[in-house]
Amino acid sequence: MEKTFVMIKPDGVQRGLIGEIVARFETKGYKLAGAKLMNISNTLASVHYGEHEGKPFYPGLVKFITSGPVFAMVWEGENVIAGARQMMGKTNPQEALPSTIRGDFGLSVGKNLIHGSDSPESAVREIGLFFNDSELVDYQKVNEKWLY
Ligand code: DAT
Ligand code: MG
Repeated sequence: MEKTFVMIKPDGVQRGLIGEIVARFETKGYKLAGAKLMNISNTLASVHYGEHEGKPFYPGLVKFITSGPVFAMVWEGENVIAGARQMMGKTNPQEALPSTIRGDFGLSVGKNLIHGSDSPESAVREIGLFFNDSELVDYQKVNEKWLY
């Protein structure tokens, strides 16, 4: 089954939105395969956001993502990479539709609450950056036969 990397950014943690955001992924039907509260080092931030190096917002982005704890997660399910991106909404919360996480809770692109992998390649790369194999849990959920 497909897996994706999702991370609640420091603004979401500080604003007490971990439960609200996790609940949306759970009720959608995705399965949690791993999760942890952690601080991101400058090195990890620069590798994770390497594709944006050189852009004007990059220094602020690294400063923000390392400014406080993040809640890193791996979610599993059919088409979860695209599905998670839909649930997040557009990068700029002012353009994100209502009922998306950014649309419901965000006001600025710099503090847009959540990260989600944008492709199968990114998902593999980002899961590997943030989680060891031993931190990912493989298990069956009783609701699976009612979802698929
Ligand atoms: P996304 O997080 O939707 O995948 P992205 O990969 O293009 O968006 O950018 C990564 C993060 O960088 C984004 O979540 C917020 C920040 N960012 C992007 N564009 C920005 C901009 N124009 N000004 C400030 N921050 C920006
Ligand atoms: Mg991105």
